[in-house]
Amino acid sequence: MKKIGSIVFLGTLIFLQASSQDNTKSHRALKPNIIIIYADDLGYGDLSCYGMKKIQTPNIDHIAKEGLLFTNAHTTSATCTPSRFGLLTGRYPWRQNGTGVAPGDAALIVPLDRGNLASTLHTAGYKTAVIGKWHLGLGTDEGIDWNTRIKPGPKELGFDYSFIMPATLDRVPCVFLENQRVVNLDSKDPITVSYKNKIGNDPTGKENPEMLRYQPDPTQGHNQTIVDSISRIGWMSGGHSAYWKDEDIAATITDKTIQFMERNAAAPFFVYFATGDIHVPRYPDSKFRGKSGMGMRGDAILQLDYTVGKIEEALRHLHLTDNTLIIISSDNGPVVNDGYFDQSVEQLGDHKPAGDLRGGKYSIFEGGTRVPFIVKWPGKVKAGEKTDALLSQVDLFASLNALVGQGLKEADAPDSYNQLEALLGNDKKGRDYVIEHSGGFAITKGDWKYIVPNTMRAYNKDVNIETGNDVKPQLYDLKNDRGEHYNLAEKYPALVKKLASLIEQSKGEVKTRK
Ligand code: NG6
Ligand code: CA
Repeated sequence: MKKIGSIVFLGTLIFLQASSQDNTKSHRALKPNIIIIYADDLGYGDLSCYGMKKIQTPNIDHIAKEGLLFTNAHTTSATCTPSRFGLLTGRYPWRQNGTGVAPGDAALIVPLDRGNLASTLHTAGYKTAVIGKWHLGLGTDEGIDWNTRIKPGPKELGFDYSFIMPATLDRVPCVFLENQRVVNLDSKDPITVSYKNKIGNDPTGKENPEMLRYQPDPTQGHNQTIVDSISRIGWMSGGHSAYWKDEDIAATITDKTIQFMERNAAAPFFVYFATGDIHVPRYPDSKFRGKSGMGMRGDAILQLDYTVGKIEEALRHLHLTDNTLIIISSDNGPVVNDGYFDQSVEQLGDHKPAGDLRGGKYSIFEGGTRVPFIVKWPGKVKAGEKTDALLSQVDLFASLNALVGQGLKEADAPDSYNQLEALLGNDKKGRDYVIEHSGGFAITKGDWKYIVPNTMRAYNKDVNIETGNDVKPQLYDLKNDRGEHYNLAEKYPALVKKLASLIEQSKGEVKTRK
């Protein structure tokens, strides 16, 4: 009896395995539309489907209900530029110099001589777009002329269409670029940008604080050129007719995304939709201002959720819901005061933006790199489930290329592993290990997290965030101590050694895999 039972069991297993392989093959043939909605500075605890209590995010929760919610998905880094680099290139950003937070006049940092997510999906027959925050530099080392078509940029990287904010919302130039040209630019009022010294006669936050909607935190700068009543990092002159209005950004980029979807409803499309929410400066539409009871940061979360609802609604109208894979995630952990006194600190109450994780943006603790990550693809991705599978955004490159049947050149994405089965919800384990970076290094493998000792500051008082840096090695048992409070490094020296050498080995791989 027992034997027959196990034969039946084995048979079922083989059948299940075979059918899951068939599924993978048929997914390949399908080429669903792919939309990555990439929020900015959204923390692990900032959505109601991840435990946010103070406000509700019904549209994102709905996606989680119909899709798969990851509890252990990571960005490559604890800030924006490197995480975006990792996502698009499938390569850890720390392998390349100059991938830290980019000024608004930085040259393009994404290599043109390797594949990236846009170029490979383009080759696979996708219409590709980036809409929203770019922050990966533009043009060459010779500097950017903002008054012409700027290249290289998204197009040269494989995006058929782009509508972008060049850097962060708090960095000049505060203008949109459509297909690499400034939108609404008056040629008689050309744009110049400098991050070195003041240029032009436009008012600055430093000289004209009375013109500001809210004040920058004096410990953090952000007191240079004023655009739309907010002072920014960096100086710009000219381009007045092209200035964006902060309260219109979300609606503008959402409209551009929907229009792109409409134009390409017949083709498979890939949209990398990088919202400005909830990065500073926060000034959402009047529909949301004052509505969260949590200051501008909470209001911006409401706006983000509304945006997601709009994208879903457009998919429904276009009858594309079933054939579209949506991923929602964030580029790094949360920060409340990132440079402006916008009442987000005062009105935070007992909300914990990083949930039960320690640290936040800029931090090597989990709060810096473990982010919300939700995948939905009706009928293909497991619905209404949670998974603890270990995933890094660096894996999207290999996984999505596997999904669409696009072969991968090894040099293109050396750190990207095909985690398609984890994305679909079939594999509950995911990666063997992942490396996290925020100036310092850490590794998560199974239940263990090891942080390499370093001498950088342990606490960033400007933003009120524990960085996780320590001169001592740190080892945490994430299964029993997700908050990383009990350092077990002294208790398990052999494990520390093993994890330390895995990091070193990964760093070395760059030489052999290039
Ligand atoms: C920091 C800025 C911060 C923000 C961040 C980038 C200061 C003191 N702080 O340097 O305001 O712009 O860079 O954020 O300048 S990110 O999400 O794009 O990485
Ligand atoms: Ca960010």
